[in-house]
Amino acid sequence: MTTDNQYWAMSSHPEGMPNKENFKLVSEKLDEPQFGQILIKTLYLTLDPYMRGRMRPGPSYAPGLKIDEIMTGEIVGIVEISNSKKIPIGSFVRSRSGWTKYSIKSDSEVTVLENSSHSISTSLGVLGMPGLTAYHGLLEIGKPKAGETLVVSAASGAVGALVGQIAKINGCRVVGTVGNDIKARYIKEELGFDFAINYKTENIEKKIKEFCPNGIDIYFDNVGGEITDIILNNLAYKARVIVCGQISLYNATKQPIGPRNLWSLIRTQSKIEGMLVSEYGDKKNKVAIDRISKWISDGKVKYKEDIVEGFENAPSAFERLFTGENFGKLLIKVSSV
Ligand code: NAP
Ligand code: FER
Repeated sequence: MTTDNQYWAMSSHPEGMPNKENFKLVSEKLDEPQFGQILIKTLYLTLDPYMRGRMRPGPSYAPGLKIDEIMTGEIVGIVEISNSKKIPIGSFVRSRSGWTKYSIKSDSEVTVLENSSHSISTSLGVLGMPGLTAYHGLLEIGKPKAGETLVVSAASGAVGALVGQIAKINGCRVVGTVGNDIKARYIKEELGFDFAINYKTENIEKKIKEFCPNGIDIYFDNVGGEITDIILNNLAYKARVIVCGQISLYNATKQPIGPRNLWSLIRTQSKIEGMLVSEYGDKKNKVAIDRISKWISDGKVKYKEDIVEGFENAPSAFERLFTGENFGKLLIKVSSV
């Protein structure tokens, strides 16, 4: 028996903002899974900013996509056919299958999702890669202490929202930058941040000086660009800057020269460090997921998912990450169980 499948491939390298023309929907037939393999039906596909980097030719920390190659991405799905002794039909799994409706994987390549009180989609967000990024980036590099001031950019997003909440749990004063007033209200009223700055409508420098009169002890950078320039000029003594993402530059057609304001690092004797979520290993990741999961159960951490229905909408939904139209962890709902 074969299975009719569809997947999204990259048909051309984007110039600037990615658009539908850079993707193509491919139909294929999948054979039966072989010994030790499973057939997975995708339930949710996650869309993440790093995928834009994979669409760029040239060197990076991971190989770029070739033309006509399936788009990179993680999914959660249900096992429809199993030829594995380890993973029975009906199991929920997370897999690096790409933007696809169905996939065949070896049982050793996927993570079986244990019964959890949280929905399976969280294993792509707050209990998955973005959650681990926030947890390790903040706790291992930022090392927050009670009473310190933290600023996080893209603060209502999958990573930023958790960074701010973990900082609050650690007793920090927390400021988030966001791109609209609804997100600003959300991080203050729902997530308990102390202050929000709408970087599109407010004077960022003025607000930073108002909210952080003693300077910024920790900056968790998700965006780069002008916001980061301003924040670097307002660091406190011995500040820590975690360079997690630079989304404002991901569609730039020319890479910028800079940063030019590193003098502030000398003046304040601060540290700036880039991070990659993949560097922390299974042991630390398990501790992190158990702790975040408990914080959610205890009502100390909230999360938001932005779920777009329909596999056909993946390319247009992807653009939302770069316009700020997503609000929370961006996911595509591909199928129901
Ligand atoms: P997200 O915050 O849920 O979504 C992206 C958000 O970025 C948008 O909603 C938008 O929010 C903001 N944004 C887009 N263009 C912008 C611009 N030009 N200037 C300022 N903000 C802009 O995404 P996420 O998954 O949590 O990822 C956040 C960052 O973390 C990304 O830079 C990503 O690459 C990085 N990341 C890094 C690692 C790592 O290992 N280093 C792992 C995961 C994620 P607004 O409406 O607020 O502008
Ligand atoms: C990874 C390392 C980094 C990964 C994602 C990232 C999915 C994200 C980086 C970014 O968004 O900049 O192994 O796996």
